[in-house]
Amino acid sequence: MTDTPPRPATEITRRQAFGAVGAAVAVAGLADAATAADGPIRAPLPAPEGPTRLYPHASATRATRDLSGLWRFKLDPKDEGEAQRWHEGLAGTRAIPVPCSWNDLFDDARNYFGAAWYETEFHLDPAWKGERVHLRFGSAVYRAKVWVNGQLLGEHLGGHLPFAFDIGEAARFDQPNRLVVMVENKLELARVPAIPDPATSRFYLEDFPQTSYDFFPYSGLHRPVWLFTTPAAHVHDVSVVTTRSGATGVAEVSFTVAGGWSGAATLTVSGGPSPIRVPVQVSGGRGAGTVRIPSAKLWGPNHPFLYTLTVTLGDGLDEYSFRIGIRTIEVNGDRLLLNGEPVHLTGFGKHEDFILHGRGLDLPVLVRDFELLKWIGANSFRTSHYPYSEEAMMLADEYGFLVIGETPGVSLTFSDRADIIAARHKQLTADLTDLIDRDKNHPCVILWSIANESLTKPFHTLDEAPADAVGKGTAFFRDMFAHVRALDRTRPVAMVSVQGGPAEWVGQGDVICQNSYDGWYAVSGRIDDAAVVLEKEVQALRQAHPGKPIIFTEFGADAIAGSHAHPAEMWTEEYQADLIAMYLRVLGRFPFVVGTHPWAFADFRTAQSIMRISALNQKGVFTRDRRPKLAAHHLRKLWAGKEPEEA
Ligand code: GCB
Repeated sequence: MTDTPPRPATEITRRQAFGAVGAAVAVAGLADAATAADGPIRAPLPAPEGPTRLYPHASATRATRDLSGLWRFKLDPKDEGEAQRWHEGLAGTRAIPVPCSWNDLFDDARNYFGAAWYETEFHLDPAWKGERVHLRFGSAVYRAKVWVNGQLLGEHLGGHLPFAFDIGEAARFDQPNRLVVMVENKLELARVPAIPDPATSRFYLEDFPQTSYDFFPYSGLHRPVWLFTTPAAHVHDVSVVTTRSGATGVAEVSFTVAGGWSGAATLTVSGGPSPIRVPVQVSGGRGAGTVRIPSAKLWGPNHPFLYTLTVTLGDGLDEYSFRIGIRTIEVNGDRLLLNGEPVHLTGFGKHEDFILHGRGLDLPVLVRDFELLKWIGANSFRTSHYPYSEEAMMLADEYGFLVIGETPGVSLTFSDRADIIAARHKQLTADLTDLIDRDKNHPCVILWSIANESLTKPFHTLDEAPADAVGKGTAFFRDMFAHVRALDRTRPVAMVSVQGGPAEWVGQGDVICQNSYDGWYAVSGRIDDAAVVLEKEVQALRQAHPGKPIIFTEFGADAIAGSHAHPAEMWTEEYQADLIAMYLRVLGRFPFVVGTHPWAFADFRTAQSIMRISALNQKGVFTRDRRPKLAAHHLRKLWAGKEPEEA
């Protein structure tokens, strides 16, 4: 179902990109033989259409204004807002912070997922006359519809990824402008992530709200809303692929310019001893060039060195800058190589989740989390189970974290109706396109994760999976893997499977990612026995996927902070610490296990159920307010070699 994009004018092949690392390892293991044929390692940028989706960095030619703050808010449980023309002005509102989830703020909105309306005003700066003015949303969960002064700008479906509009004639310079946004997060079958279908399954366990995934479906405008300007001819998109040639860092840059612009442009890389400038010719809105950085400083967890890349049109007609890192990532046999050296991932699956804010961007929490990751000796994390904020990705570049970038494709099931599977196929394809489009230039992203824990049938059902469920999933994921590889072969791609997931699905990945709960959901309460089971699980995985690296992307136990027992018992801090230590001990014996991510970094909000005390998943090694449990100190000793009293 995926079309291979046309070849770019200036094509970089996989061999060229990885050649710097050494011909012998150039393409080994990056994908299976069928997909390893030469082809573009990064799809050519699409022709500029609609507003630029680049992050709104201010520059000499671009102004930005963050519209974060207190907006007006109103629930619309009867879905009558549009018919009653609420987009022309809201009445009877209450204040709401943007960005923030609405669920933990208002008693009547806790389990409300229907339509809700937001309103604010903005003034246009007279200095912006003659410029293009864009309006950009970092994330609206799940569907948003946007009006300025009563005029519809457009809609967006799917949370966690940005979208923008050119506000064109809708906004005025001589009056305040009214911005109205409708957001709804209806838990629907055809969405991604999905909910379980009661029509096709009988459930023996109920969650409220009924989700098929283990995190609360927080709703609202979760990330900043920006106004920003560009000149009419402006840099619309940029793609950077970095490699090495001896000690020289190589940045292959291609970019598009709105409006089919042609002319002279300059690529500048600064941050080294002196700026390096490369003139390029833009023709019909496309430009490309190679910047060579002698004695380049590489990017990596212990030395996250970043350069700044600036694309300048003409003598300063437009200027767009962002930070890049010179690094290579590849799969070589059953190893993961960063800058040509084997790397072992230590870290966690996380969530964007915090008290009161829900999933709303919270910069202090972001910085604190990254400080704690450093403190504990982690070098990586997975954006489980959806794309995290752009701010998180920029900060991960700075801190040097290796990121597994995941889509919202959680708990996709293949016992569902064909039309439902087709709708999810469409949405996940769009999510992958937008995720790669958004994060393609971040050195921190080293692996794409297409999905987490796809299943033949939902959890907690009494029914058998239909006979064709595995086959349907195999075809679905074949399309997804092909789609990612057509867009970006500079990074390996995987999907995360759960104990016993079909090998035909996960085996399509370059890396095998496995979630495993021996000692918790299975072999409960018996860590020694769980160790034996785990060892067999690793051997079975190895047999099913010979020669591929394996990452254990989840394992762990709920621990109620302050609950203790000796000998250790389930739900205590001791049990969690011992279980995680056992996993690290057993997995440490297998060199092809190239990553160990205990689940989870911190406790997080879930639906209410008999499985989740206080509606929290308490597998965090930190509490929800980021206090360390015993396991955090143990991990720090193992990963950072530090005792609790050491700074
Ligand atoms: C999993 C899921 C994760 C859950 C976790 C658990 O396998 O990927 O979303 O939170 O198990 O704690 O049950």
